[in-house]
Amino acid sequence: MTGTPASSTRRGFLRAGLAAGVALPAGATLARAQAAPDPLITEVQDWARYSGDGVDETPYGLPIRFEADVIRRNVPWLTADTISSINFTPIHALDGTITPAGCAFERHHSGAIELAKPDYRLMINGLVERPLVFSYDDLERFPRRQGVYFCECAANTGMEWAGAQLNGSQFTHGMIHNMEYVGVALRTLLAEAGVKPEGKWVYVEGADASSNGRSIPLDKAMDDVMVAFKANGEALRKEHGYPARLVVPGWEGNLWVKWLRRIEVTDAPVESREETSKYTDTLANGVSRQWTWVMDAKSVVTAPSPQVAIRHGPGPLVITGLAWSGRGAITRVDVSVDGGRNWTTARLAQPGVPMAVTRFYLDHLWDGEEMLLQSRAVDETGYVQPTKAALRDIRGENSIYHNNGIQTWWIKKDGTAENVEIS
Ligand SMILES: Nc1nc2c(c(=O)[nH]1)N[C@H]1C(S)=C(S)[C@@H](COP(=O)(O)O)O[C@H]1N2
Ligand SMILES: [Mo]
Repeated sequence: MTGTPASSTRRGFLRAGLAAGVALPAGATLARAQAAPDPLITEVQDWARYSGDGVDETPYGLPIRFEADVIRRNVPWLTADTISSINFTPIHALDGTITPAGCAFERHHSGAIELAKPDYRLMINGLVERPLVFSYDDLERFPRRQGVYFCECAANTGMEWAGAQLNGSQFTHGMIHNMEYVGVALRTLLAEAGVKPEGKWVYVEGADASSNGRSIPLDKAMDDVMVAFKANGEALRKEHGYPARLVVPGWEGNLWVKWLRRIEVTDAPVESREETSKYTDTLANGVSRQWTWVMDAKSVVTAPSPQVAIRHGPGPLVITGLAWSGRGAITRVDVSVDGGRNWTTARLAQPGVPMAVTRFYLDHLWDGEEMLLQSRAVDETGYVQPTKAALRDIRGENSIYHNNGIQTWWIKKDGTAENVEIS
């Protein structure tokens, strides 16, 4: 399934906006008595006349068909094929913080492989006292850990470096998912193998053809990294690394190796493809930053936004979005409706969780006028999400990765929205 061209969706939204029609005076109550009888209230409907489906009809459920457009989408021009490719989480259509696995973005370098638990092996070798191989069942016998974390591809928002490009938060910010993981702390497995004093790094790789090998400093590996086998309560989906993947809290998605097959303890980084020619950030002077693992604080308004037009007139409007930081918890999100001149602190749905996504709401009284809608995240280190201009001053425009600049949506009087930049 691919993205709908922005122009056709905009026309659709316009029609819906006209049909909704009635403009509410600011502060007016949303529910109101109707003059004409409403058959949906006065007539007995089929769903009240006949029984529904039996409990044997849906052993494992999918969303109801009316929600069929809440799906991952890709950007056809972005990648040459669908095997070494990426799709995007429909963050514009979700609420709360947990990403349903069925629509959580996927990034593969050589496709999603099918690896059965009996065929699974995890090797720890290199600078260890006892090289070991774990079966899947072995993993389940170690003490478990649980945690909610976001996984963001370093290339998220990468297409926006040169200017506003994609119409929808799904496409500009959808290379992220946020799930509850259960697994074993990597330090538990490393302790079983016994890291030698010379061991300073781990090189982690997957069982797929790409192997996606990455070097991780031992300090991080011994801190909060997990070998996870469950996400959102159930086994990992095939596309997310079944039966086991690495969870590297706060660090770029590329390190979250899927179908994890080997952990080599080394005394130095391997300097693999994924940490030299890729996942480095070329600055204006041509020098590239390397080892930029942490995902800096970032936020985006998910609604209203280009895929989510306002479908009512002036009055109460819920502005909502997501904020996250790889350096800890989100402590504040500010929202501007005038392109960053004035800011109002939004309400966090729950206190920020370290290295997890935070939902924010701003209960706004919309005057029906145009808005330049922005959000700005602050994390517990005091770091403030930068403007795109501030980011470009330091990083230039040669980068693909780590674009955490403030996003602007131009909301028009008819409620439709467009991705814009203000200079
Ligand atoms: N084995 C393996 N692990 C991998 C990849 C891969 O292609 N192969 N892609 C990486 C990249 S670039 C990202 S952003 C994340 C994406 O995780 P997801 O597919 O669960 O969204 O997985 C990482 N782990
Ligand atoms: Mo990635």
